[in-house]
Amino acid sequence: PTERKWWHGSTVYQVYPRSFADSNGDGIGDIKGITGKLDYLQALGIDIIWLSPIFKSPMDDNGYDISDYMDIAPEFGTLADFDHLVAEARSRGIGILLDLVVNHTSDEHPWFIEARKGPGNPFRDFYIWRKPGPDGGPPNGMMSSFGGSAWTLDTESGEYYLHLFSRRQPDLNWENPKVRDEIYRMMNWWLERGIAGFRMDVIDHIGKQVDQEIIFDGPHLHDYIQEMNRETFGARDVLTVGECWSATPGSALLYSGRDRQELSMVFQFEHVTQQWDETYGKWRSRPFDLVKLKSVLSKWQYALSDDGWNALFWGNHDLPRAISKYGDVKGHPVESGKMLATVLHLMKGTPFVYQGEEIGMTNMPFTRIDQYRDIETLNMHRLHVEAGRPPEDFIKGANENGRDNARTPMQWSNETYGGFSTGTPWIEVNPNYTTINAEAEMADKQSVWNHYRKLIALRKAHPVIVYGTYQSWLDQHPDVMVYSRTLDGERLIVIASFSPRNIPLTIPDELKIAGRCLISNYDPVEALEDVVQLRPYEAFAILKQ
Ligand code: TEU
Ligand code: CA
Repeated sequence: PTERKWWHGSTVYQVYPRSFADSNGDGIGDIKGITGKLDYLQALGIDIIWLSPIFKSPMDDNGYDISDYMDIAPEFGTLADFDHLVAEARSRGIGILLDLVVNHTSDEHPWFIEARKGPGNPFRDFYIWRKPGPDGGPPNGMMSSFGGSAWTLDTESGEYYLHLFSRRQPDLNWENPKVRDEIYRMMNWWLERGIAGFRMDVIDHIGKQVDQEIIFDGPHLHDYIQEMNRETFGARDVLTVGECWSATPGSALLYSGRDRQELSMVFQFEHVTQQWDETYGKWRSRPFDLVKLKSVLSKWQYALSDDGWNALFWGNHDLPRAISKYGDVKGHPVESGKMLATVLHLMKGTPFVYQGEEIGMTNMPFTRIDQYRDIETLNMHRLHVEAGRPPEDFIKGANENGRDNARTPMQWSNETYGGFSTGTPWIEVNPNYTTINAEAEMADKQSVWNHYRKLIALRKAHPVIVYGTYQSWLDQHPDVMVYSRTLDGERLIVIASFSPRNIPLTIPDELKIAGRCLISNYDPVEALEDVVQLRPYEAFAILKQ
């Protein structure tokens, strides 16, 4: 893009506050715990921290169900703790993104408590109510992401209210200008406190049409985002990233095009959902297919090559751990962890590191449903059992793709509970904390952590990584990903094996270069001749200037 933005060369680190660092021994991570780890994050080299929600909440969905947008959940701390975190982060050159969850509130939000009082209440149409359907049941067949109908009957009024997530997360009615005004007022209140921007939860859902049908990406969606831009962050040089499970390359340009006055970038999830089962979704994964993964990643690189901007990620608090999903936990955890980091961080876009990804954390092998905490997992398990399906099938699916895989406590050291807390954590710590922990990773020059640190620094040192034109090569190769980045005569070539076997890779003529090896997870490769013998999960980048 012609216009350069400060966040083009930045790396964002996502903190899930409940599981990051506990400063007071109650087993729950908190804001003071995060402040205590700013030196660690500064050493990693990240520029921005995205905090998953820290606001008052009954914690039905661990904070994605907000009951007061302008106060901090007591278990996480106070507004003063937050202001201190912002100041301490800023003194280290780090900005704070807040998680804006405005598609819905908690059912304990005062707006919903008022709305529930009846159709005459001034807050009634802050939410989406419908009369029962012809059979007296839900108005239509919409289903919640967390299982079951997206409608719950309010017995007081005999009407149903919409909730695309849990029944304790009633959807806000964005067609109501009073709702929009309240949200913009709240956003400006936080911007005034010096935050660096927002991650926007399911922002593609706020345009749902409230007429007879409820649809996503409704006709007003971009009107609302452009209005939000004008009324709040537009005049500030902050970072906004929208979570858009429904995004396509076309719509991503609508959200993030330079002349759109909407958002900086969006999270799209095609590389995630392309592996889900048609019927059972994430609860039954298809076998890993690198050709498919490469085609999706390249499609997005090409789609936003000249306008718009990619948010690059393998993981977040809703997704399984990257090494477990795309790498090789059993045989080559370190090599595959470094390989995945290399592939992601040298593409075009802003990389997001999910807490623990940088130290090679892996999925948590729970064996019983009572070890799980996530409402999505627990709801889906209940439906699975009610449908008479074998419980062990569900646990297998939850082990592979359940959201709690990403929510076990951050592993800081080999002390009890991985140094996360001096009290019993709200969810079990992965027993591999004894070997996989930040202390050990920082001390080991060849660690996954040091590989992330190098990649983050490379992005700052080489404009070709930030702005170079992306081109994929050998698209049909089943085991190896190859791409190049080109800028002002410089060419960077990235080669990554996704295989546990040794792979002899024939190099296309156009890629036979000699140059400087910027990074490798084995010993450096300085030149590409006819055939390169790739070791398991070998990944490296050569720069020809
Ligand atoms: O996630 C939106 C969302 O659609 C995912 O929950 C997705 O449906 C699920 O993970 C697929 O299995 C956002 C937040 O990231 C998530 O943590 C919240 O639970 C959800 O919105 C509701 O706020
Ligand atoms: Ca705590």
